[in-house]
Order: sequence, then C-alpha cells, then structure tokens
Amino acid sequence: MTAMFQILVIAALFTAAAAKASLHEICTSSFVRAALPAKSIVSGVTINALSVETTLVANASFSSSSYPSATLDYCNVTFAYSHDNIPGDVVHVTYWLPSARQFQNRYVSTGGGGLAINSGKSAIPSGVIAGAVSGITDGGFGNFNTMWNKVFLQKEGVINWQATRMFGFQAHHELATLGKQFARNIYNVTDNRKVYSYYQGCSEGGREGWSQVQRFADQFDGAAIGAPAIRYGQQQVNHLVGNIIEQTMGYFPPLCELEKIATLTIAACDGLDGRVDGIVSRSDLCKLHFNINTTIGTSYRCEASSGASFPFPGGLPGGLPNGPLPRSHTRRQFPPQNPTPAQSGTVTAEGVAVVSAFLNGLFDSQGRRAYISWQHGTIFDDAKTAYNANTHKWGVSINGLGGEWAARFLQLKDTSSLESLNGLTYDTLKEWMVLGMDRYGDTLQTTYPNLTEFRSAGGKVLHFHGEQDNSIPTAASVRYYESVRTTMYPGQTFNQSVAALDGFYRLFLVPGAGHCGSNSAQPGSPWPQTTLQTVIDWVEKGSAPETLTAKGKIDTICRWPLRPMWSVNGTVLNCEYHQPSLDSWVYELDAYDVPVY
Ligand SMILES: *[C@@H]1O[C@H](CO)[C@@H](O)[C@H](O)[C@H]1NC(C)=O
Ligand SMILES: *[C@@H]1O[C@H](CO)[C@@H](O)[C@H](O)[C@H]1NC(C)=O
Ligand SMILES: *[C@@H]1O[C@H](CO)[C@@H](O)[C@H](O)[C@H]1NC(C)=O
Ligand SMILES: *[C@@H]1O[C@H](CO)[C@@H](O)[C@H](O)[C@H]1NC(C)=O
Ligand SMILES: *[C@@H]1O[C@H](CO)[C@@H](O)[C@H](O)[C@H]1NC(C)=O
Ligand SMILES: *[C@@H]1O[C@H](CO)[C@@H](O)[C@H](O)[C@H]1NC(C)=O
Ligand SMILES: *[C@@H]1O[C@H](CO)[C@@H](O)[C@H](O)[C@H]1NC(C)=O
Ligand SMILES: [Ca+2]
Repeated sequence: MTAMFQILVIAALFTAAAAKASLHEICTSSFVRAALPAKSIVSGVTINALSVETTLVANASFSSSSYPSATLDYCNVTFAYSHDNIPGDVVHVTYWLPSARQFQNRYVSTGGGGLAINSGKSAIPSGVIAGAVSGITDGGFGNFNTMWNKVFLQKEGVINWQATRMFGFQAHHELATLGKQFARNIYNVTDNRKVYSYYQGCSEGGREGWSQVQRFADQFDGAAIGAPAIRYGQQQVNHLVGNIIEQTMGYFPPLCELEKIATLTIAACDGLDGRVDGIVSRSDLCKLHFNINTTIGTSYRCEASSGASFPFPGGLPGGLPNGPLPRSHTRRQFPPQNPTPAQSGTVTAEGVAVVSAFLNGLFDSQGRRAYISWQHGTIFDDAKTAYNANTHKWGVSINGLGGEWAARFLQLKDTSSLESLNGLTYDTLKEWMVLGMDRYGDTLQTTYPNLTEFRSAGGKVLHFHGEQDNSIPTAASVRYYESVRTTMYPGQTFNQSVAALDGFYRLFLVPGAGHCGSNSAQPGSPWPQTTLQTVIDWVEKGSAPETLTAKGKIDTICRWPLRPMWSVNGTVLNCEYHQPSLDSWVYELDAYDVPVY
C-alpha cells in the first residue's frame, strides 16, 4: 500500500466514523429530544419532550424460543404523549435503539398477551436483534405493567371506550407511526431511503398484529403473527365451554383422568403421521381415526401434588392462556391451583363423554354449532377441574380468562370472575358470543377478511399456530385463512385461490406445539424461532418461505394446506395434500344469523 493510499483510507474511515454518532452519544435525552417525531405525524397527538428517559444497556444477552439468541448493546428510550382531546391522557412508549452500526433501516413493533398490551422486556429484544428500532406501548393504561382490565370500566356499568379502542388497535397504530419516524430521525435516514417496518406477536399479540394488517394497509411491510386471539367475542367465551360441559353432564373428571385420556390419545395417534416420535403431527388423522371410547377402563394413577399446575411434568405447556406474560402481569389473574390428592382409578365412560363433547365444541340447544374446538392430542386445559379438600370431591374450576370476560367485559361488573356458573347453559354461552361479537365488533373481533389493500401495498404475513394449542383452537386460525381466501378470491378454485394467497399470506401449523411454544405433553415438539427473520427475508429479498424452520425434533414445518407425513420409516418428511384431513378443519357455524369470519 502506498503512503498516499493509506492516508486516503484513514481519512475515509475517519469521515465514516464522524458521520455516525455512537450509542453513547445517541442515548442522551437531548439527542433523543432533537429526533422526536413532529406533531403532524399522528394528528391530535402531542409528545411530551420533557418526559424522555434514556438508559444505555451494554452487553445485554437474550434468549427465547421466539427469536435467536444474541448479545448486544441498546438504548432504552421511553417517552410519553397525549391525545389532545382527552384531559389527563398519558400514553407511554418504549423504543429500544441499536447502535448506528447495527441499524439495518428497520422498525419492529411487538405485542402483548392475555389482557396485557405489551410483553415487558420479553418480546421487544426481537427487533434490536434484527437491527431494528423496536417498540412497545402501555396503551395509556397507566404504566407498562397495567393491563387493560384495570382501566376497562369507568365505573360499574360504564365502558371506557377510549381504553378499549386503544387496546383494540389504536395504540399499536400510534406506536408504529411514531416509531418509524423516530427511527428515521435518529439515524438520519433520508426520505428517498425506505425504513422497512414489521410486527411480531403471539396470542393477544397475534390479534394486535392482525388488527394493524386489517386496518392500516401500508403500516407494516411484514408481520409474523402467532396463534392470534382473533374472533374475540367467541374466543374469550370459548374458555368457559369445558366448565359448562362438565356442569351440564354432571361429571367433573379428576385431573389425573383427564391427563390419562390425553396421554392415551397422544400415544394412539403419534404414529398416524408416519413416525413414532411422541409428536402428533396429524391431529386431523387422529380426529378421523381414533375412537376415544377405547380409553375407557384404562387405569390411571398420580401422586399427590402441592398444587402448582396441571399434572403434566413441567406444568402447562406453552405458557399461560392467551400467551406467555411477564411475571408482573401474571400474579392476580392466574392464582395457583388447589393442592391435589393422590389419584387412582380407571378412565370412566363419563370422563370420556366430557372429553368427547369438549373436542366436539359448542352447540346450542337446537343442535347448531356456535364455535370451533381444540384439536385431538390437546391436554384439555380449559376442561380443568378443582379438588375440594373439604368435600373430597372434584368440582368446577372457573376458567380465569373466560370468567373475567363474562363478568367484567360482558356484564360490566368490576370483578375478576363469575361468582358461580349456576344457571348457565350452552345457550348462555352462545348468547354471550353474540353479545361480544356485536359489542366489540369494531374494536376486538379482528376478523375483517378483505386484505386487498394490504396485498396491494406489498405487505406479507406469516401466520403460524401450534397444532395442539390448548388455549386458542388451531382451527380458529384456519377459519380466518379460509375467510380471507373465499372473500378475496370468490370465483377461483381452492388451489387457484391458495396459490394467490401464497403471494402475500402464508399459514403454518406447527406439529405438536402448544400455545405460543413447544408443548411439554409432547416433548421435543417444535416451535419456530426465526419467524421475524423469515418475514424480513420475504419482504426484503423476495424469498417466500416454502416451509418454516423450527427448533425441536422436527425442523421443517409444512405450509397450509399441505400436511406433514413421514415416509421411509420416518426418515423423510413429505408435505401432502389430503382432502379428508382438510375437510376436518372446516366448521360451519350455523348458530348465527350473520357471517362469522
Ligand atoms: C444525524 O445527523 C446529525 C446532524 O448532522 C448528527 O449530529 C447526528 O449525530 C447524526 N445521527 C447519527 C445517528 O449519526
Ligand atoms: C462488553 O463486553 C466486552 C467483552 O466482554 C467488553 O470488552 C466490553 O467492554 C463490554 N462493553 C461494555 C460497554 O461494558
Ligand atoms: C426502560 O427504561 C426504564 C427507565 O427509564 C425502565 O423503567 C424500563 O423497565 C425499561 N424498559 C424496557 C422495556 O427495557
Ligand atoms: C362412544 O361411546 C358413546 C357412548 O356409549 C357412543 O354414543 C358413541 O357413539 C361412541 N363413539 C364411537 C366412535 O364409538
Ligand atoms: C376488498 O377491498 C377492495 C379494495 O378496497 C375492494 O375493491 C373490494 O371490492 C373488496 N372486496 C370485497 C369482497 O368487499
Ligand atoms: C390441488 O393441489 C394439490 C397439490 O397441492 C393436488 O394434489 C390436488 O389434486 C389439487 N386439486 C385439484 C382439484 O386440482
Ligand atoms: C423400514 O424398516 C424395516 C425394519 O427395519 C425394514 O425391513 C424396511 O426395509 C425399511 N423400509 C424402508 C423403506 O426403508
Ligand atoms: Ca409422530
């Protein structure tokens, strides 16, 4: 190298270094204030520049089943804004900023779970790991740990519609709109360069993702959406179906009996997918071929437990109902279970009748179907019973999410559950589903099936759902896919419309997986860890995923409507087209007078 050339190289390096501020320089309130989005970005909203707080976090390590492990530095920026027309309104947002060197011209919003609109520190790392500014919102509910139920009622009988709209869709729209412009301003991205923007969330976070894709066509270039809590009016009431079946049939199976029926179903159906690996990859073939009556008379035995969880080792597969939550969100809503005694007996005809009804789903008293059920191979989580140490009997255990939904959100009582299930019938549940759908149709239902504008804007959606989800029925996602398909491509054959959807919307069912994660009742069941990276590659490189990559005993996930089948003694995975299996996923909801998408 000549001396002259060396000087040029050093000068060039120096210029490049000078052009980009270090994370230390960025991570100060004065730097951040100068980069806050202008007022016009979200109309009717004013950012409080004095509220800016910054914290530099160095060498932070992350690991999760939902994003790749990484160690990196980031700047945690929090600020507040208010809606001009609402006195006393304060909404907090947090954005994590990567260093300028790691920033890849991307923005990522992440979502919540259960009744929480964010997942604290557990989902937000995903974005910075992908070189993005990554955001969460508190919805204006008070602080990042305050859930929507805390602010839902202005007083008994009076709904706080502002909070409900914010939870439904508005807060995420504002988070992303502010976040995209904030990213541009911080890193000096010129107007002629694109800042790609993405969404990632599961469960309630999945519903939040669809709420944006359905309403704001050009807001996200890509979304990775897991097990969404959509069709909210039905979904939340559905948590009570197991309780009402047990009450109506007058039999409350001991947990050990439920566990035995689940275990026997898994064992019987494991091999139907062509490989005995402890994973029921084909819940549809299980539904078509397994006669659950064959479990009657099998003996079961469980040790006494102190009562922390369902008796599967390791507790509830896949996290809590409607999504893994940060610890701070979980305390009140999911109290520990009663201790359970040692249990032994044989599987009863009554127990199997309860489970069969549970797997069949909700019908009204006229025999019309009101909702979808869970897949064969599930652990019957929403059918759990409770042991009463005084009476020595098994009885009702009112589902937390379902009970609170009915009492607070439908009956508008300031209480966290129903006092009892007395007098409730299948018809009550159906009426509650109708009430929820009517009242929250434009805020929470989240099933608008026309994605034409999103497709036209170039958006891509990767939608995935555990095959044995124990909280949100897997077929609920299939139904939404079908609603979009038949709404957007009414004149086309099944295969033509699937090919058209493949251009921007792909669905993957994850074999054996539970709710937003692997499933301890089917050890080694996979979960896709790189969904955000996959949708980024689809958007930025045009590489559409034929299959999804997952971690676990199975690393390749077939794309709907193709279904996994192993051949050559379980060594080769094929993705097959099987009409009877597909038909088993489709339900006619004939209990309603209006379309249910
Ligand atoms: C953006 O440009 C301003 C003005 O030139 C500069 O002060 C700032 O450091 C730049 N930001 C980054 C992240 O380099
Ligand atoms: C991060 O870790 C590396 C390697 O351990 C160390 O050299 C560096 O100083 C650390 N950075 C900070 C800001 O602590
Ligand atoms: C961000 O920093 C604030 C302090 O300014 C802290 O209270 C909060 O927990 C941090 N949030 C995240 C998601 O890192
Ligand atoms: C299982 O047993 C119930 C009750 O005897 C009966 O009604 C039902 O038809 C049986 N199912 C099958 C598939 O044999
Ligand atoms: C879907 O939306 C597009 C664009 O707004 C519109 O042209 C089309 O008519 C809609 N389709 C249906 C079935 O409503
Ligand atoms: C639809 O496509 C599948 C392959 O994906 C094929 O097996 C099936 O025969 C096709 N159906 C029709 C009606 O063409
Ligand atoms: C499957 O395994 C059996 C027993 O080991 C063997 O006889 C058979 O040839 C194998 N089949 C194939 C297709 O590899
Ligand atoms: Ca198997």
